[in-house]
Amino acid sequence: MEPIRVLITGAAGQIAYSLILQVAKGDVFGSSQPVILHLLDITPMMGVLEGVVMEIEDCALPLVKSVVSTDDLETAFKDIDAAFLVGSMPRKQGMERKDLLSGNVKIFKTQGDALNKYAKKSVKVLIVGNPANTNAFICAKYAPSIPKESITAMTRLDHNRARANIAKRLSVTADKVKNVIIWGNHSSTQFPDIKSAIVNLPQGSTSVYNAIKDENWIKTDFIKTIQARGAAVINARKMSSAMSAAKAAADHMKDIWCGTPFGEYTSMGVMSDGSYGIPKDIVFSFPVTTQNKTWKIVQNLEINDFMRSMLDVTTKELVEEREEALVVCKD
Ligand code: NAX
Repeated sequence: MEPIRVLITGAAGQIAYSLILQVAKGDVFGSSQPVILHLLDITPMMGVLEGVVMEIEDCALPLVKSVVSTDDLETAFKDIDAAFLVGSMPRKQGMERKDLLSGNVKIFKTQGDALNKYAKKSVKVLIVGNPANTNAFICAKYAPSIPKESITAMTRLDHNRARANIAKRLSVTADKVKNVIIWGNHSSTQFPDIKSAIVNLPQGSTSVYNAIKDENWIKTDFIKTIQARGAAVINARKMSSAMSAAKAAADHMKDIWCGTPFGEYTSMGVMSDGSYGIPKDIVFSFPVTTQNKTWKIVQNLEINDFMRSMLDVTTKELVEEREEALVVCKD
């Protein structure tokens, strides 16, 4: 089988450290798909990246045909088939969300341009670096030759967190819980929704709502816990989620590449087409199914007043982020 070229940016960082192995072992693109790894980081990190490359070699993995490690955009983006855009500035103490946005969207403007110039037109791109939804919007804007559907943002970590939280409450493993949804932004305004979720209990399948029987918990504690889970991990670990973020990135790209299982949907930040009354031209997390390397928004789910109010909050934040990002990128 011909090898595919897979780019991981922020390759010397902590998410990449877990993600590279999953890609290199065949967990994402298939157990018989050889890969050429393209690893990009900034110039001061080239020494660290050299160490990562040594470790990849020492894993002695049969699917890794070669490794390209670089701080040069053209080399990194040349002829790539898939990209995990992870690298960005982490939020530092005292930094406002706005400062983070203005620093990071510029990275995604530059990388959108590099995608446009150097990547294969069939490339599939996952944006992980924050603010992920708005970075994806900017990346797509500056990569006009790549179909907008091919650039998606990661809310899979939030999705997996919601799934795992419900599974723990119902004393089952996470695979028994299906069709949770993350709507909106990968931020504390996201709306984790279990209205359509199903759980497979030993006595049979039922809706998560029926199994939990506590609407108040679902509407308050559950939502708050998922919205604040990233902060809880930082408090405990003194570093942001990395192992779980890498697993989520691998899950997301695997679903793009191989399709979602029949009857199941997942959550992805995708360019809104106006579904569910969400304005077009923001990258919004929707329930999606995937097939043939593309996604489709799950339609006709019922949205009640409570859900609408949750959607409105996260939509407002994304529209504001988009406007700020467009101003920053004009400079
Ligand atoms: P690290 O700080 O460990 O690594 C980031 C790496 O990116 C560093 O090696 C840095 O040198 C590199 N980098 C910076 N600018 C770059 C550029 N222009 N080109 C290439 N590389 C560049 O952060 P890590 O924990 O790996 O997190 C990476 C990003 O993921 C952050 O923006 C973080 O906020 C975001 N996350 C997104 C999540 C999501 O669900 N969408 C969850 C996890 C994570 O918080």
